[in-house]
Amino acid sequence: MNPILNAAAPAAFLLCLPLSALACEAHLAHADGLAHDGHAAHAPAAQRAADPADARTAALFAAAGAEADAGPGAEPHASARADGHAPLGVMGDHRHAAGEFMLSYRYMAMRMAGNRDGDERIDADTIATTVPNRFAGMPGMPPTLRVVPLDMDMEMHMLGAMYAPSDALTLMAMLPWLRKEMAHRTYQGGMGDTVLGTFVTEVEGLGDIKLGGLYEVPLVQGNAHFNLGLSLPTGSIEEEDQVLTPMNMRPTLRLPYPMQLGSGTYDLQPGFTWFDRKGQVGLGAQYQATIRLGRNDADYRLGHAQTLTAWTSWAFDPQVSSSLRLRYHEQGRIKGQDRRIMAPVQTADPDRQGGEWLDLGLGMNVALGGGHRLAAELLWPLHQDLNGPQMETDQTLIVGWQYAH
Ligand SMILES: [Cu+2]
Repeated sequence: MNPILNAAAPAAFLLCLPLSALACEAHLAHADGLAHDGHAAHAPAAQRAADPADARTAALFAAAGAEADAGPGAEPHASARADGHAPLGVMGDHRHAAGEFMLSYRYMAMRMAGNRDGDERIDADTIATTVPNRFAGMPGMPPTLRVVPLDMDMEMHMLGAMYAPSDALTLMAMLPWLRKEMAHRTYQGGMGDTVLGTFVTEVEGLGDIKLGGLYEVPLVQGNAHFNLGLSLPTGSIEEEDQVLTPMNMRPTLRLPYPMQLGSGTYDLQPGFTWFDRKGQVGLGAQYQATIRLGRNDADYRLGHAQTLTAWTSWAFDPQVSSSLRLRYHEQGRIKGQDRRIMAPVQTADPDRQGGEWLDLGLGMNVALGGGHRLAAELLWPLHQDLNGPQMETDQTLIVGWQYAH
C-alpha cells in the first residue's frame, strides 16, 4: 500500500471546490473584458465591473495587489495569482512574459491494483486459468498467463524549466526520474490454481526528457496557445530484473513493456491550450497528442496517445485557488515486438497495452509571493476501458513547487 495516497484522498476531498463555481460560467459571457494580471503590476487595478458583485470581487483582488489592468492582449496568463496556472497535472498550460523564467519540481505517485479486461474486473485465478498466452506453443510456454501482476506503484520526480524569449513564445524542458515497482503472483506449472509464490520487480532511472514550445494564438477573449513538444528517447528500454517462473526458476530477464523507463522513440507532442478567467472563476481546456516517430531499437513502438482535459478553478482569494478537472486519455496498443520480452504474463503482450481512461481531478494552487508557488492535484478514474487483462489505475497524486522570476 502507498501511505501517501491513502492519507491524501480524504484531505483532497476537503478541498473540493464549490460546484457553484460552474454556475458562474455565465460571467464569462459579460461584455467587459477579462482583467489581465500583470507580473510587474504597476498599473492601477481594473475596476471595470458592471455589477456590484463584480465590483466587490474586483476590489478584493485589487486590494491584494495581484491584479492589474495590462490592457488587451498585453500579456500571457502566467501570473502571480494562484489561478494563473492550470491544475498541476496539466503540462504546458501557461506562458510567461518576455524575459521571465520558471523552475519547477513535481512529485507524482500513481497506484495501480487489481486487473480489468475492458471495463470489467477480472481476478488473478481467472487470468491464470483462462486467458491465452500469446507465446503458447514455444518451448516451455504454458497455454495461459501463469504469472499475474497484482499491483504497481510508479513514482516520478520531475524537474522543469521554462523561459520566455518573447510574450508570444515560451520554451520549456522537463527531466523525469522514474521508479516503478510491480508485484506478481506465479501459479505453479501449466494448469490449475495452485500458487507457487510471489515476486516483485523494480526499476529506477532517467525517463524521457521532453522539450517544447508554447506559441500564442491571439484571441479577443481569453488566452490560447499552440503546444509543440518533442520527447527524446533518453529512458532505458533494456531494464532487467529477476522473476519467478511457473517452473520454479528465478532467471533475470528483460522486463515487460510497462516496466521500461522510456518509449525508445522520438515522440512528437502537438497540442492546443485555452484559458480564460472572470473574477474568481477560471475555465481552461487542453488537447495533446503523442505521436511516436518510427520504431525503437528493440523493434516496437508504444501506442500513439491523445489527451483531452478541461478544468474550472475557483479563487478563494488571489493566493489560493482550487480546481475541478476532467481528463480523457486514450492510448493504442504496441506495434511491433521486442523479441527479448517473452513471458506468460499480460504485460509482455504488445496487444494487452493501452485503452481509455476518464479521470476526475481535484486540485489546489497556492501563490506564496516572491514568485514561489505550491500546488497539488489528486486524480481518480471514473471509467477505464483497458486492452486487458491489464492493471487498473486507482489514483494519482501530484504535488509540486514552482518558482518564477
Ligand atoms: Cu511556468
